[in-house]
Amino acid sequence: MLLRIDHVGIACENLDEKIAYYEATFGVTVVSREVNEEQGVKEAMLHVADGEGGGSYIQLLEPLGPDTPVGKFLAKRGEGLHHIAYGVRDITAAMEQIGGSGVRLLDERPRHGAMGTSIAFLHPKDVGGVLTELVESPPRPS
Ligand code: CMX
Ligand code: CO
Repeated sequence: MLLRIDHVGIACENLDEKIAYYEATFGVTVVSREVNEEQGVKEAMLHVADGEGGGSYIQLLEPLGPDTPVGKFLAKRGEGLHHIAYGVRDITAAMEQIGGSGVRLLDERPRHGAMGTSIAFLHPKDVGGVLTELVESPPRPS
């Protein structure tokens, strides 16, 4: 069901500073910057590699406010790894299969993610303490 690791989400206090750090340290490049009001984040995707069904990325996340998922996470745990996201071919089918196994879905239906993706989250308490995201990438232009 899982095609690849789509991205790792990293919570930070200052997006511009963290982008500069990742570019200087790892030689990766920003391929998208977006504000996602629904998710309460200002974010950047930095390209790492290409894989089956899409690329893999580092997603840097700065909260839009304290009462957002990333804002609450920073207050409680500080900067660091926030979630892992797996690429899937068909997000609705994956949500049905995983939800059917008893894992709580945090989204009833797919939502909008970076770069035109569809995303959905699984409750960290049902995934061994790991906030987990499913990502379906849009079809590549042929
Ligand atoms: N990883 C692992 N555990 C986490 C977590 C995370 N990122 N965030 C919260 N938790 C844990 C908390 O530590 C807490 O555990 P304890 O009860 O043992 O202390 C429990 O989950 C509940 O946490 P909370 O602080 O009370 O926070 P909420 O329940 O309000 O929200 C969550 C937690 C996961 C339901 C919420 O953050 C959520 O819905 N996340 C999905 C959306 C999201 O994260 N969007 C931002 C990224 C967008 C993107 O990737 O594009
Ligand atoms: Co993400």
